[in-house]
Amino acid sequence: MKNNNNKNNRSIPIPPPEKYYPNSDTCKTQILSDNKKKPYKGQYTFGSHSRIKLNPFWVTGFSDGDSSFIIKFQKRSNLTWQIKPVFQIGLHLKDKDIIYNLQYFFNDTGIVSFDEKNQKVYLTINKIQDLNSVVIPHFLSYPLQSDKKIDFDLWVEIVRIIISKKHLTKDGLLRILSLKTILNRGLSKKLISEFPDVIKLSRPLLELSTNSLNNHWIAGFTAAEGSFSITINEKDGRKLPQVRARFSIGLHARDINILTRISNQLNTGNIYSNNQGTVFFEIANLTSIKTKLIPLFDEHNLNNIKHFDFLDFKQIICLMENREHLTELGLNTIRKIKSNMNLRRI
Ligand SMILES: [Ca+2]
Repeated sequence: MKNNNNKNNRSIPIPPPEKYYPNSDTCKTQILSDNKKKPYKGQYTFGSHSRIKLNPFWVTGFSDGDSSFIIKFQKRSNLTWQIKPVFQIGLHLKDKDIIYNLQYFFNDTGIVSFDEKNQKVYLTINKIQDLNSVVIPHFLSYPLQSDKKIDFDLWVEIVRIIISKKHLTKDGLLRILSLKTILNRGLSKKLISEFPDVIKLSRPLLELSTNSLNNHWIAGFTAAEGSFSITINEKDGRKLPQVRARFSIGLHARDINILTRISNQLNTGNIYSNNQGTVFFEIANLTSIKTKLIPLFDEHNLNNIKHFDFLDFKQIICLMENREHLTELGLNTIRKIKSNMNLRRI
């Protein structure tokens, strides 16, 4: 809240976060002498509502993963339709701090709401002037890189029809419905039955880009979609369980291109798909994790709750580098760290 008077100044550089990975000695003393959770000493303070200046590339990367461009149709009591464009980001309640920071980023527009039952928190921006003067300009200046770019383009066309009031004409309304046939999941059954004559379009393909990705974009996308995992193979007949570290991003198969671009940019990792239509980018090689992944997210903060999974993951990598995972003491430390990671984090 302190920085309110600077809120329009987006050019303030984000100070680099504290380095947690300077050398193995530091790893050892930090981990074995202190099993308590260290608060992160960078700009981001979990649990407080301190506001941070999110990097605009980070915001786009995060939105590529976790935002939705929605067009809602609501029937009024006089049987006419109200068409409402919405930009929304919905996250787990644990990630509410980043929701407030995103709201701050988008000039304090929209509303933050909680769904306690489903453990979700939402930022919803639905005023047409806010969409037109804040949300759309951001994504035009810092374009989405994934297949969500197609949804954004369709959604912008609809917003512009509404701004020009052409949605009040039959042609305008039908055009919006046609665009909506290929937006997100398409028309609801109810809308199809209400408007059986709508022309169905075919969804454009995302143009292949070979442009390099901004590292803040990669951090934002990882904050939304990435996963840091540790597996301990307790029972495979070995004397000591085997510890494996893995970073991965799993997406719908249509988004394989963006994973290829991330892999090319980091110059490491594998891409593979499963038979449920999910494609994965994975880094499981310890050297690549140490030399490429960790420096990247030391330099480009993940900013949300996933940052803490990254810190835990990094501690375990430190232990593995020191070969502590080959001792009972080290293994117990790894089990302890792992027991609070990801979904188990409070
Ligand atoms: Ca996500």
